[in-house]
Formats: sequence, C-alpha cells, structure tokens
Amino acid sequence: MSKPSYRIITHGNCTDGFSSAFVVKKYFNILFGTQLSAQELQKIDIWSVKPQSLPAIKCTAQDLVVDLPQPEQRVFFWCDHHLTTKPQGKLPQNYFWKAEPSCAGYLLTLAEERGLVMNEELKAFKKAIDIKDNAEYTPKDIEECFYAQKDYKNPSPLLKMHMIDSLFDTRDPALNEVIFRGLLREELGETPLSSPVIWQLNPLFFHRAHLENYERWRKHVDTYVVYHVDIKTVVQDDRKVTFSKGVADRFYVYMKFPQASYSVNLRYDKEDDAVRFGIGSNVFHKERCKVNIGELCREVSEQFGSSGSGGGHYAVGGVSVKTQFADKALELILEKLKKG
Ligand SMILES: [Mn+2]
Repeated sequence: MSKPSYRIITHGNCTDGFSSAFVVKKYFNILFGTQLSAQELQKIDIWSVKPQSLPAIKCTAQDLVVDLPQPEQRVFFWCDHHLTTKPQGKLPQNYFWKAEPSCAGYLLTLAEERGLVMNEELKAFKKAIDIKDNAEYTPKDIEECFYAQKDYKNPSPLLKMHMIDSLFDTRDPALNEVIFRGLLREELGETPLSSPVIWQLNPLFFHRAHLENYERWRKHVDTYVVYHVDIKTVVQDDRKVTFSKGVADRFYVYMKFPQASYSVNLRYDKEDDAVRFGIGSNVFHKERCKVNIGELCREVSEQFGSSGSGGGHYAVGGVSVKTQFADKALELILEKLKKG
C-alpha cells in the first residue's frame, strides 16, 4: 500500500502563508517525527487559498492547514496565529494556535521544540517574517523596503522577504498563483532567504516594479486621501476614484500623517460585488491603538457582511461587507475608532 500523500493548504498571496508552507514542507520530518524520503517530501502538494474560500475545500486527514482558519473536517495538522481564529476549549492532537507575530515563526518555534537547531539564517528569517506579518516596522525599515534604494548589494533579510513577496504580489492573479505554488513545489533551501529556486527568478526585478507601482499609487492617493482630525483617522475611500494606479503602500498614510492613530481604506471588489475594508493602527505607534481591530472587523462582518468575512489581529484587520451597507459600515467603524 502506498503511503498517504500529504497536501499543504496555506494562505495564498501572502508572505506568511508562503513562509508557513515552506517551513512545514522543509521541516516536515522534524515537525512530525516522520521519515519521509526527499522524493516523498517532493510529492507534497501545495494549495493556496483565501481564508474565506477554505470552507469550499473538502479537507482530508492528510491535509496540513496553515495560516488559515480551522477547517470543518478533521485534518492531519492545523496551525494558525490570527486572533479571530482563536479556538474555544481544548484542541485535538496536532492542532496549534497561538497569538504569535507570524504563523511561520510559530511553526519554527514548534520545530525547534522538536529538535530543529536554529542557526543564524533561520533566526534572521524568523525575525524578518515576524516583522513583516505583524507590521513591526521602524520608519527606517519602511524606507528600505518601500522606497527605491541606491543599490541592492547588501539587502537585509527583511528586504529580501519583500523582494520574495513581490514575486507573487503582481497585478496578475494567475501569475501570482503560478509563482506562489510553483516555487513551493520545487526543492527548497534552508529558508526562502537562500532557496536557489526563488532567487533564480531574480526577485529584484519584481521588487523594482513593485516600488515603481508604490510610487504611482502614492501620487494618486495624495489626490483623495482625507485625514479626520477629531478621530485621528485617515480615510482612503477608493470608491471616490474611477480607477486605481500602481500598488497600495499600506504604510504610506502613516508617513504622510504621522499624527494619525488609525487608518481605514475601502474599495469596491468587483469580483465579489462587495466593499472590502482594511483597518489598521499607526504602524509606528501601536500604543495609540485602543480598539481591538480584529474584533471590530468580526463585528462589522456579522452586521453588514457574512460571517467569516472579517477578522485579523489586534492592531490590523480586514472585512468585506455587502455593497449597499458600505456607508453604514464606515459610519460604525469611525464611531468605534472615535470612542476607542
Ligand atoms: Mn499570518
């Protein structure tokens, strides 16, 4: 009888989702005490999905679900770190949840408990993905990762993770998916920072395009972004413009309005006929965040969206609401942020 073939289901289009799948595949034998051969490890399939699409997948007992909500079916392994997926009560064996900065970092900790030796590269990778997924940037980090640099001779691990992210954060969803899954299906190095298959694609080209797109976006957003002094909140309502330019730089508003506590952005999502909200607290001043934004997003989704369409972390979150309720949802969000 052939051994079961495993499948890793991870958060698509996301560096932490990518890194989580990477860690699980690379350190599979350490994590699970198995002795799969290189060939068997190679056969592990990788799926990338949006959190809201997970229920549509029929998961099996050979699935490993990472950086995503708990699936309905019993799976081989589940690991997440989002506040909104916090489980109630005791978890079954091989299920893990902890409020860690990143899922990939949490997985590395689990692997370390099972014998993985954290060398310098692994530590640098963990630190970078923790900063990136939990938005723990300093203004200097932002300067390095979101604005063009004089040269790229010595990129920091954090900048390298941004370059990798640029590979599957292009404006072409099909390309993103092909690259995201394709890279993870190849033979992996110790971490993404040193995986030959990733660097063969020359991420710097993708990153430079990304930076150019950030610049176009910043110039365009300057024409309609609004700062509400009384709520200390920046509102970027993309419904006000008929087109978008470039690629969103989600930290720009805090470079432009350093006095802000929160920012809210909203855009119409044609594909789902819904309005997608992103809410965040000032990334450089998280101490100003007095509202549990992940909770707020969940609340908003229950009132104006569908359950499961909203969530996130304490200081950042997202929610999708029905188009006709978008103004009401914005009103509620601003009211809550004002009180907070
Ligand atoms: Mn994550």
